[in-house]
Amino acid sequence: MLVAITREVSLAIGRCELTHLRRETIDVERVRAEQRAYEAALAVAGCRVERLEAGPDMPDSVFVEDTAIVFDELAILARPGAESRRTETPAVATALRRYRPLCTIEAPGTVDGGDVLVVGRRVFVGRSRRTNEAGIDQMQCALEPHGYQVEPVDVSHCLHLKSAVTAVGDGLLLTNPAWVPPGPFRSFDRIEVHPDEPWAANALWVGDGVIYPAAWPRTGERLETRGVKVCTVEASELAKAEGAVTCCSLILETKTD
Ligand code: CIR
Repeated sequence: MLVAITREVSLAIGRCELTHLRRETIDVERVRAEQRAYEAALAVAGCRVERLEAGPDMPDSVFVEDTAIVFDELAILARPGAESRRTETPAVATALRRYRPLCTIEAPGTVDGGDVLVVGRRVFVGRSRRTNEAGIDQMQCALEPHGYQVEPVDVSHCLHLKSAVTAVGDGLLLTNPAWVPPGPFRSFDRIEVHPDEPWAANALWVGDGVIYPAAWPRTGERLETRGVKVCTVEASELAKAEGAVTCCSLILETKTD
């Protein structure tokens, strides 16, 4: 069965980290409503949702994806590039230990889960403001013994690698070609975002389709045309905190309930 770990939206979300956006007032109740709808979509996709509580002073708690990367054989506890986010990891470690052996990114390494795109045994890791070379080296050491190949990708125009490219099916990627170099992804089938929707490359592939922001109808249409089943969710308040759909959960498969 699938488990989706999510995390409570902090009352302090208005003080979230921002890199590419101007700060706007964020309505906490709206974000919470968006999270509930997102969790309902995860349940429809076949996940049992496990929502962790937010701790005090964790503005970005809802973006749980950045705190860990889960593989079949192990989970890697991230060390977020933004210092304000490092208090988020201990509770996630406790939750994940029930399902996977855990290994941890140590200083001076930094990795945000949003920079890690896993496609089969290939693990693309964004070299970004949040994820550094030492973090990538540690990912390599942890994953190579399990037969994964770690491939660094330069990320410059957006926050994370998965702002620019995500998997939307078996060997099928959704990309914004203006934000990532094509080279590493050449061997995959690709769907490009609609040029009017540069932020539209972040889709969450789970179950037999994708959970996808309602804000990107033109790219959504491209996905459907290529046979991808699209379940849209409202995520515009989350977007003010620079989050999208992959960031709000950690999905893992488990043999036990
Ligand atoms: C941050 O800047 O860390 C948060 N405000 C947004 C994180 C979004 N995470 C993601 O895309 N994986």
